[in-house]
Amino acid sequence: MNQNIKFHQKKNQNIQEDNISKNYIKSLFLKPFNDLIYEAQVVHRENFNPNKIQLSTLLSIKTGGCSEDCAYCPQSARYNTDVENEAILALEEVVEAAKAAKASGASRFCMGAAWRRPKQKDLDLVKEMIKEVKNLGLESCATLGMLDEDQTKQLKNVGLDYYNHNLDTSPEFYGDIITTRTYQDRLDTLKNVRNSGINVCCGGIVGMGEGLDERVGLLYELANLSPQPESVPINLLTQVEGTPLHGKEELDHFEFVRTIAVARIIMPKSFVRLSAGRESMDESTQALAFIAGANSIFYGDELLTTENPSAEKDQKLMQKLGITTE
Ligand code: SAM
Ligand code: DTB
Ligand code: SF4
Repeated sequence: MNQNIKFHQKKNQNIQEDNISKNYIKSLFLKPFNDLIYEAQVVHRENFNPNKIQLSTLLSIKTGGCSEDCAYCPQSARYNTDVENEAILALEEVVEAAKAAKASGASRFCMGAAWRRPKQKDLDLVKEMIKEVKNLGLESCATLGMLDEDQTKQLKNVGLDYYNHNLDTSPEFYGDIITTRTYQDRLDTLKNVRNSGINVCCGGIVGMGEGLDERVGLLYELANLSPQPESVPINLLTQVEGTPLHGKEELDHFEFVRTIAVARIIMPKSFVRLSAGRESMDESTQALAFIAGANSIFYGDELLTTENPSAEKDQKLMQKLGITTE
């Protein structure tokens, strides 16, 4: 085995055992791009088949009219965006969307709702949706806002596989983005999800006007969750007219790819998802993100309320790159 690979394996073992410091994370970000990508690719190959990615399809099961003030989000009732508020979807509509997702090759179906936290009558309906998704042989995922212990237990009991709840950014920058729930609220929900035995899907957003220290701070919080999240979505802000973050200076795509690479190195066993923002990226940027260790995408023509590359376009890209699916 070559010396470099031995070196990385040793470092990986240390990463699993020790607290990952902010200085170490920052030092990764500051490496020459080629060195960082090489290191990420080595870690990636030690832990995953580098030519396989996992496909998750999203469906917004309850759109708009949300009471929260997340500055990036077109679904907040506080901002004047083009999003039309919709009541919760009927069970049959969700089943149809899940069937279509399965037919086009997704392995996981993720249901998102614009809630601060779900009410019991809504949760009862979501539980039925989860059962149906499972019956189709798909992995199930939900993102419904904050959950207490009893709610996570209910979701586990119907077989929910993953719960998505993002930390979004660093604790220091968080107050600039959201005021209606605290960082600790998010950590509490994540603890309830973890304790109930549901897999954790937790990531964040970059390109919100944050600096390098905030990107370091986000990855520091994610990597020090114990155990680390099974899935880590890294979203590039999709700027939506009417939201407070519309018009922010765009993040350089190399800095986005660096964020993926650092996430891969410090969370070697997690699926790192190249998430929102692909619509603004050319194929080369996406290929760089895969080389940097991204091994999951949101797959399907829509995210929740914004556009995503079409399934056909993604199939062509995967074919060009010789990538197959998990
Ligand atoms: N309402 C629930 C919540 O916030 O917990 C679940 C759905 S919410 C839309 C899920 C995540 O989508 C957010 O935490 C955020 O990270 C991401 N997101 C929302 N709007 C986005 C945007 N415009 N660009 C990138 N990511 C976004
Ligand atoms: C996540 O990290 N990204 C997804 C999912 N989890 C729920 C959502 C992205 C939303 C992008 C804006 C929209 O389409 O509304
Ligand atoms: Fe509501 Fe979630 Fe959007 Fe925040 S991110 S405004 S909680 S839908």
